[in-house]
Amino acid sequence: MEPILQEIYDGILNGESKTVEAKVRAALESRMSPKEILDQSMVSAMAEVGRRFEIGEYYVPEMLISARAMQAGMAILKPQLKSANIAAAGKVAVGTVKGDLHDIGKNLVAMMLEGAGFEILDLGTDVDPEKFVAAADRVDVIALSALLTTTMPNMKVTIEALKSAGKRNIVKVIIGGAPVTEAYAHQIGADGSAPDASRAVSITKALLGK
Ligand code: B1M
Repeated sequence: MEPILQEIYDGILNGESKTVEAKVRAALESRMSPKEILDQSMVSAMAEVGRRFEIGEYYVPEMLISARAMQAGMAILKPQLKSANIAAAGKVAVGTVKGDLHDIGKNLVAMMLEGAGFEILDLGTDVDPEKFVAAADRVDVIALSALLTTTMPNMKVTIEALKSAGKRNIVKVIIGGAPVTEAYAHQIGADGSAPDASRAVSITKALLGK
């Protein structure tokens, strides 16, 4: 790994937001692409945080400060990912489902969609199904994120709520997050799923015929 990417990686593992901000800026100045910085150091650092949590080396506070450092780096990358597209390619409501507080993946999906020209309505985390239902009239696509096996069923609950409100046919629904599979998407009646933020963009474009 390039030394600067290693420093970003280590900064996230150690929860050093200021270091991460400074190094991400320096990496951009050295003409590295935002995607390279994200994929090669930042996303893999969060995977390592998860591994350390699993083996009992990290606890929730460590996960939290690493997440803050990751978000600090993402804030520097965000303007770089924005495209010059004037006309919005469509509008997408993004949110993490009820009971789930993980928002880094959801934010990444929102950033990549925004970069591809979509207008984003960010509903945040721990989003009630009713909030997604209320957004349905204003967007073309609803993008649901879940990181926990215990909250993933709330994707189905949200789709059922859209159906009960008579809104299922007016929006496309895509789902994603670490525990989500294509088979699960099919099972709960989502229009598609994506394993990562870039593919969330391609599936959204495909669903809207862009
Ligand atoms: Co949590 N956590 N966490 N956590 N956490 C995981 C998810 C876990 C896998 C860790 C582990 O055990 N290895 C585990 C879940 C186990 C399971 O359900 N099978 C877990 C647990 C158990 C918990 C708590 C229950 C811990 C506790 O309290 N005892 C608790 C739950 C809180 C809650 O939500 N109610 C909890 C809390 C937290 C923190 C708050 C401390 C923090 C989140 C901070 C934040 O998000 N602001 C946190 C973190 C940081 C993690 C890990 C370490 C990292 C998650 C992350 O941000 N990854 C995570 C371990 C891991 O993932 N390896 C873990 C980086 C991010 C870029 O990836 O979010 O997967 P990800 O997003 C990807 C794809 O999934 C996809 O695109 C992104 C990449 O391009 N994607 C989509 C995501 N959403 C998408 C939507 C799409 C398409 C693609 O379309 C709509």
